[in-house]
Amino acid sequence: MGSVENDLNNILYFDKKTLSSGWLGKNIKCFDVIDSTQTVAKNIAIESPNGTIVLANQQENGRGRLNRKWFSSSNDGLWMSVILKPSIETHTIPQLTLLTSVAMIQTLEAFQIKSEIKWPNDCLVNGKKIAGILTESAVNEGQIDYIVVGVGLNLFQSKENMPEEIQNIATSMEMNTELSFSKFEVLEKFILKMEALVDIFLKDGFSLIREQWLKHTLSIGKSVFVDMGQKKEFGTISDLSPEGYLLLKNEENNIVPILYGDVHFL
Ligand code: BTX
Repeated sequence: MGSVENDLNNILYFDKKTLSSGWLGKNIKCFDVIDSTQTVAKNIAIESPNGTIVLANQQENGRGRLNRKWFSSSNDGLWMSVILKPSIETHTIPQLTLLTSVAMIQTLEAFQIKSEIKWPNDCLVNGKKIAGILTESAVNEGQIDYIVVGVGLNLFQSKENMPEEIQNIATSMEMNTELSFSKFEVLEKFILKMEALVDIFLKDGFSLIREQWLKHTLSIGKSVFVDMGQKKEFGTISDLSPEGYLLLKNEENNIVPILYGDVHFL
């Protein structure tokens, strides 16, 4: 069983030298209770070095995509935002969401948890959401000022102490592994995995990340509808394009590339 008490000390006061990563997480801003790590990270992103991480024990206003609520008001999860300042083309920014979900799957694997990716940003264990990713960016005249990748991972929650709204759709690491783990161990593992993947991405592009993503997704071959706000598209998921678009074969047998939206399995 993970001990939240000890972890609080670790997270708030840990000696940064003990983190064995290279450039990612060299600068970590730890908070006990804040509004949202995403908001703080965006506020400090311009003056912060690449790889800075904002971490909080609790968020009062954690959010997901489209301003949906992300329940994170207890110490039971890893709530963090990673500031990245890569020299990449702006159209490749969504690939970082996919990359982060691969890092998350690999992190969970290290704790003997088998999880799957639901495009674009959910990590699921037996169909229940264990982690979510939210990527936001600031682009100025075609140049990236910063990208903030928000990561929420449920660690120690039991079904009973999750908010009622998500009790049947969410899960946590502790509910899925016999191994004991600390928040710090999970944080470090995730940072190492993400750092390695970003290094590969910057050197070789998206293709290796895409391969890994395809290995771990439950999306391919599924009949779905994709809710894109004003528009809904029905079909079968056929592939992930080399650029990271979800490829949907629609009812007219046309392949439709999808860059954003919520996937609903039929
Ligand atoms: P999303 O929009 O894909 O998912 C949001 C949905 O997930 C909610 O509508 C709800 O159904 C469900 N949900 C809410 N809280 C949880 C939870 N703790 N576990 C499982 N399911 C939940 C996903 O957005 C992106 C989430 C990113 C969260 C991180 S935490 C650190 C950073 N700061 C911040 O405010 N957001 C990010």
